[in-house]
Amino acid sequence: MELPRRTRGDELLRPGELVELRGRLRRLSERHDLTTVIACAFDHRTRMLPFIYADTRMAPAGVRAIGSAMVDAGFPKTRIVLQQWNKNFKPSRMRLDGRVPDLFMISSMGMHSDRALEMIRDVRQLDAAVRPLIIAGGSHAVYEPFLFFGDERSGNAGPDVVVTGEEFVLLSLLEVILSYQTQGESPRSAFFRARADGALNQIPGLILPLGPRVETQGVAEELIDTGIQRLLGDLDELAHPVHGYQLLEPPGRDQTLSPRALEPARVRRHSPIGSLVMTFGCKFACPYCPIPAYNQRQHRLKSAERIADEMWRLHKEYGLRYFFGTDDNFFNTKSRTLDIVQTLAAKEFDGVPLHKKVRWSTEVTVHDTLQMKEHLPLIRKSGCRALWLGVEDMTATLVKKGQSVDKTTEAFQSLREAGICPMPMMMHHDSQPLRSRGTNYGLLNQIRLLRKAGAVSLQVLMMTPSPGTKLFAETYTKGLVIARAGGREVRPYMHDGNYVIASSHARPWRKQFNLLLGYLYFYNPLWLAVNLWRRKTKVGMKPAYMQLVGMIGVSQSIRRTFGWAIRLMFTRIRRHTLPPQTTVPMRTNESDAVAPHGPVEVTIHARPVQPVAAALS
Ligand code: B12
Ligand code: SF4
Repeated sequence: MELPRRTRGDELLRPGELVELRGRLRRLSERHDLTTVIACAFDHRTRMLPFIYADTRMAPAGVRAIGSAMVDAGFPKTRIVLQQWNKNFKPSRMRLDGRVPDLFMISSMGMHSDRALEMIRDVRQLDAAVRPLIIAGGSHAVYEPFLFFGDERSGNAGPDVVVTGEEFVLLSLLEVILSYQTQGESPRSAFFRARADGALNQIPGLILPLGPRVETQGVAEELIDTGIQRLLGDLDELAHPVHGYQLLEPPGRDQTLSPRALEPARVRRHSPIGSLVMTFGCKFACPYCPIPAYNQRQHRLKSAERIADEMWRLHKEYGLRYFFGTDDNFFNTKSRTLDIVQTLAAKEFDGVPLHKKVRWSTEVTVHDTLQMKEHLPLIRKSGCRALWLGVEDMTATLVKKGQSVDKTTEAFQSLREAGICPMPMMMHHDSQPLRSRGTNYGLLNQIRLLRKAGAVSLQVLMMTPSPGTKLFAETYTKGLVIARAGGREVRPYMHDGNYVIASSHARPWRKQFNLLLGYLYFYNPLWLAVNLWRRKTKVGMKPAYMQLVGMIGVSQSIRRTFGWAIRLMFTRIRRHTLPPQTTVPMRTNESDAVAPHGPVEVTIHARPVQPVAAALS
């Protein structure tokens, strides 16, 4: 089920609302000496193709955005810990400014949620008198917040509150807590008083656990969903991302925090790619994608001037040169895209053209790339060097969003001619064979076509149910989703598209091997040699570098997924019949109406009872 839509016309915050809130908090902050640790959950078992480099070498934008918002609001005593870099971090041992922090925030994607739950369990070991207020957020919180509660990995305890929204929701929560907080009182105590008064119920975008043991042990008996957040329409109202980078915990093996954050001069070494929010949203409505519904069908933008300023300041202060736009479909609206790229191409700072100093890449669609065909040279001039395109299935048998073999080829060739690397993202599915004769349907056939058209890298993921999508529930109710194979349970980290965990194929192991064969067909020493030979094209050595990264990545993919393929081949497969359910009842704060962030409600129709004789015959 997709996230429900707010009433038409009420999807967005009032213009200026976030700026006003930031100002109010700054005034409040003068009376509060708040310390905060923001942890980014990361399960290292997800390390393989196609994300092998970007997963750890790009400090995630979500935690940095929250960190920036905290600094901007007047709370500089904030540290961001990435489990990507600090595998052994134990929140029970963290100290900041010589004390246990007041707030402990956890950001998690769905596939990293085991690690998030373990951190919750760990931080709850702290003495109740000093324990921080635990706030969970991020995409897992948006789509399946109820899974933070009643899980054995966190000892059945959950966070004190889940934020199912963005900066505005968190800052609104903080404003209420700080307004409640009295001299000498902890923010956690103020939070519970505010909650008891019902003062948090009016902030859309929260999940509030209730019950007699919530405060002491985090065990909820009921979850209150305050509704779908209002989204920020004008992204220029966000705090500047320059703040977030000064909060990063240096990479290390310690369980504790180091005395100081990562020095600015060392940021680039550990995070050479800077992810940057430029736009949010997409006009398409692919049934396996939660993005349009999350964005309430809105396309939200930062201004061209602001994007240029962010790139420049991040370059000046941290030496960052490569940026990755966190866009869902950067080319979504032609006129606005042109405005951004024209500015980036023309902008100068201190007499230096911006495009001489920075390079950027992002995600787009094939359809919109063709709409922008004549402008691709300008887009390159603005610093763009690579675009990731959702090709899914070139023949449009699986997904129809205006793509075809000819259109994809045309888009890829145009990008290459303009000196921009086309980076295809494909989706393998049950009905796609490894090879097909006389058609372009097979996986290898399509990879061959993409390579001929100029693809520089390759992403092939298995179709996997994504929470918050139209297809999510029926993938479960149709019995496609694997719960375990042999003794091995499918854990969240296996929901990353690299494992075959949803299939009606008679031999699902074949699908698993197909993914590996697809990668080996694309990334191999032969194609490395070919790309080295052809290095004098407009994209230079990039295809050869990608071959090197790909070959390292494919060895990791084999190491991690081969065993799963063998299990699928030889052991008994058990399947789910229902999508993930909540162990704790959920409701809205006003009534017993269905909670908008609750699990998908499914109706189970009892099978008609067969007469015994008929059943036996
Ligand atoms: C960039 C990106 C990546 C990069 C991440 C690199 C990096 N280190 O940052 C790469 C390419 C590696 C990647 C990979 C994958 N990704 Co990805 N990715 C994105 C993308 C496009 C942008 C993320 C981002 O930076 N957004 C900008 C920041 C500012 O927004 P944010 O992260 O949502 O954070 C905001 C809020 O969530 C909230 N928030 C976040 N944390 C916290 C914490 C607290 C305490 C609070 C209060 C609030 C809060 O406030 C933030 C500011 O508004 C999103 C889609 C999207 N548009 O968001 C998908 C997305 C995060 N990816 C997703 C997925 C599924 C994957 C993959 C599994 C691949 C796949 N099958 O699609 C892999 C996993 C790889 C891995 N091992 O982790 C899903 C996650 C779904 C889920 N249920 O968790 C998303 C949401 C796309 C989708 N399907 O909707 N991804
Ligand atoms: S084009 Fe991409 S971002 Fe847009 S709905 Fe489809 S999958 Fe989602």
